[in-house]
Amino acid sequence: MSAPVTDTATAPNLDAYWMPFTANRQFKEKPRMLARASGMYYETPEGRRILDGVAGLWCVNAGHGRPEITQAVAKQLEVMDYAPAFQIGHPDAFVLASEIARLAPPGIDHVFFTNSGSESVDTALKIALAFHRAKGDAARTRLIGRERGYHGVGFGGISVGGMTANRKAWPASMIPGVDHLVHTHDPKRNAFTRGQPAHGVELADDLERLVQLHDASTIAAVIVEPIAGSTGVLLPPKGYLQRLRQICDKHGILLIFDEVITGFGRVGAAFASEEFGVTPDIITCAKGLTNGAIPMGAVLVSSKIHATFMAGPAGIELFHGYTYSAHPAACAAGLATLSIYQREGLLTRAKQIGPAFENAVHSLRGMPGVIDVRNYGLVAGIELEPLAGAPGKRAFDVYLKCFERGLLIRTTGDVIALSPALIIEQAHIDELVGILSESLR
Ligand code: PXG
Ligand code: PLP
Repeated sequence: MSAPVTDTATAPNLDAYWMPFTANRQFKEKPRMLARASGMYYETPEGRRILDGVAGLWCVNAGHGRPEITQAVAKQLEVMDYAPAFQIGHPDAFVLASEIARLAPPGIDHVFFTNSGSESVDTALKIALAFHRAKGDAARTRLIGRERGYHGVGFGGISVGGMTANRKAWPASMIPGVDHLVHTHDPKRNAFTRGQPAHGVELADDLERLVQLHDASTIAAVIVEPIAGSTGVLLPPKGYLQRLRQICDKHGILLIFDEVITGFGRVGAAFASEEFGVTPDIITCAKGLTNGAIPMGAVLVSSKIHATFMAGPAGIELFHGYTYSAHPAACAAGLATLSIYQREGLLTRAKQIGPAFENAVHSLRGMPGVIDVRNYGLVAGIELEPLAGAPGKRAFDVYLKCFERGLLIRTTGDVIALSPALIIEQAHIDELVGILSESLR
């Protein structure tokens, strides 16, 4: 990495920028800045090295600063900066869609492009509703999410999501006709599990309860994260996703997996669907698709859904799309990223390095305040006993201490989330867990 910078990066005026999901006032009193990134590390403007324990925000799966991606994007911008997304195409959009379809589980073979996970979720919900209408089942309008689900920040996503903070802030703006499954987090029975928890398959039967309540003929789709990330790394109990699939099939309900975090190698396969052996009807993704270098998301749909639209009346089959759907720079980044994943075997690397990562994170059991450690592939959650009257404070204090010591982690409530780049080596794991345990102490 280059020598410490002496430019103005450390001293911009902080006022105008309203930061997302950030305590702006606290931040601006004591800002934390990043200026450069390479491989497993960030560097601050002053030149302090920070180990990236979270692949940016769960997105830089191939590690930072990959020259192949940089060059592909730069070249694309030189050749053609932008192409209209509607009623005209550019070749790389079709190539990238085919590449993604090749990675998806069999039967999931069509791709709609968006610019983020949130847009992918809202797109998927709209496709599900329009699908039932297209096949003459327009009464299926209800959407089922799950408590403690996170599906981005669009109105659709916050409605099917199960985050209390959203429901409290925008109570009257939830889209109508949504209900929620109970969540699967059960630390009483499953604390300190390695991999999928043994207990809780029966929680999938909560879908039968909602079918009894609303009648299957009104339900369009169920959306869940195979592993809930944002709300604290919540793993699917063994058999749970299979049972959800069975109940959906029995009642003609579409199953949507939100793989914004679990996609592109996080759990040891291209998608969690493949890893857990359950094929949904729709997969949403984003993040790792372009290694975080250029914003892009995608919605992957089954041939059955796609064929239904293509058998409809002539004309625009889906009245939906974004100015920047399949943006040329994003497609270039996506193609370069997927080729790195394939060349370096990164989509399955979490399987090889996963056991070392698992042992390292479980070594934190017994540290002050640690009440659970859970993990799968290259994702882990470390849950702390909240301080009385100050939920989230304990974990955020650890976040600050880690940053001072040269490690970037994520916290959500009192859960510390780790999701390092898939290129992580044993030495990084040791460094990561070393700094984390010092900070916990
Ligand atoms: N669905 C899921 C399952 C996600 O994890 C989104 C949708 C929304 O994606 P966009 O690209 O619109 O942010 C996400 C995003 C965290 C964290 O720290 C997680 C996300 C985003 C930012 C922070 O847990 N997940
Ligand atoms: N708002 C206005 C006024 C617009 O004209 C458009 C797109 O043309 C949008 C919002 C949607 O923007 P995007 O396609 O980037 O999501």
